[in-house]
Amino acid sequence: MKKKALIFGITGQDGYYLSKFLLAKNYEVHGVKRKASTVYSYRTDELYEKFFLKSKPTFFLHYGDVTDSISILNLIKKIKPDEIYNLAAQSHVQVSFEMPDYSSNVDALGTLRILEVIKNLNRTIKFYQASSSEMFGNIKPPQNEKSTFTPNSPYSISKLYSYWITRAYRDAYQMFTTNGILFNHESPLRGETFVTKKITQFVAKEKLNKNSSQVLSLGNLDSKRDWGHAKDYVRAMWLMMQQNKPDDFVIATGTSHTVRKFVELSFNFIGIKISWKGKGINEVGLNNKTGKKLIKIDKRLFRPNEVHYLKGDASKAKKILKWKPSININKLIEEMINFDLVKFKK
Ligand code: NAP
Ligand code: G4F
Repeated sequence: MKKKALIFGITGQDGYYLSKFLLAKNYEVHGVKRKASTVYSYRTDELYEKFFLKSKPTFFLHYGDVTDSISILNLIKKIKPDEIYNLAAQSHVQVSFEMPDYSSNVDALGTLRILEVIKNLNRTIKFYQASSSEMFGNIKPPQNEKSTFTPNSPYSISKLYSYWITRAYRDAYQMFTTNGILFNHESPLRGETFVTKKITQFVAKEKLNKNSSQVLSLGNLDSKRDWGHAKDYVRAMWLMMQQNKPDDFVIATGTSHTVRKFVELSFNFIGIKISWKGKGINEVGLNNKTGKKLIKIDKRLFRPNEVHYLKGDASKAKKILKWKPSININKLIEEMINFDLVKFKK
């Protein structure tokens, strides 16, 4: 019998990589997508064509929404999954300041709604919650499972609610519920408004001379992130769900870089060295050779609260899950830029 997985948030970056991973492990994968007036399914198209449009399909998409308890109930009742992965979220930290009510509804209460259905329908279904390193806020790095949480955005506060409600249902109802506390992970399929993707797309266009006189606007260049690759991180999600007992795990590379460094490494990849001039919002990044202005600062891209320094300690995952990352930041940047080059050449 094939195992069945149900993924909320299948149309996102991690939804794609997790589906691909589970399909390769011979799972039947069901995913929940939201109804939108515009069809924008570039991440799932490949999987749909390969695994749905065949004689014995193993990949299925269903309409639903984590703000809608009835759709959650109907789907879980119909599909009868062995494992549920909750990746659904309004996942952009800055947007959560602009839409705090909506972000909390999805990122906090969405989790509760799924857990309630599992509790009432079938407590043997395993549940994975996509928790976030943002929950650590500005606590001193390296952050691990024992670090204090000091969330400082509507996004991270909602994620902390989900973290605790996931633990509470584990303890109260003996359910298999697990939190993956994942540090930033990127890929060629990263959403276009996250900083890494903004940078790699701009660099690819610069290489192809498609930027004309455009300059890349960024916010805080000095915050530090522990960037890994989504492909490595979805493997960790699955490993957590295969343990004998549920637990919570930090997943990270253990190395951290500033946004500024990510910019420099990305331009290095196409043979451009960046020299920085000026201070604060007047700072600019220039092509060291030609003097062309490539980066400027836009104060609208600064957040009301920033998380300054994230660097994870994933020793527990290494020990118990036997997990370690396989892709470093240089390989990640190379893969992202090469993908963007192919896309923009078309
Ligand atoms: P993403 O690309 O933004 O994907 C989010 C997914 O959630 C999309 O499929 C989105 O659907 C879906 N979604 C949003 N609102 C929904 C709703 N009301 N009902 C059902 N689905 C909804 O995020 P990601 O990078 O793949 O991350 C996956 C999860 O891990 C998220 O929960 C994120 O907060 C968390 N996380 C991410 C990172 C990271 O660095 N990537 C680190 C730690 C934790 P649409 O396509 O329709 O918008
Ligand atoms: O790429 P970001 O938007 O990612 P952020 O805020 O770290 O959140 C991501 O990782 C979390 C895990 O820690 C996830 F939970 C969350 O869902 C998401 O996937 O910003 C990274 C850093 C921030 O310090 C931000 O202030 O880059 C800085 N930044 C500078 N300029 C920018 C920009 N961020 C964005 N998005 N856009 C800019 O122009």
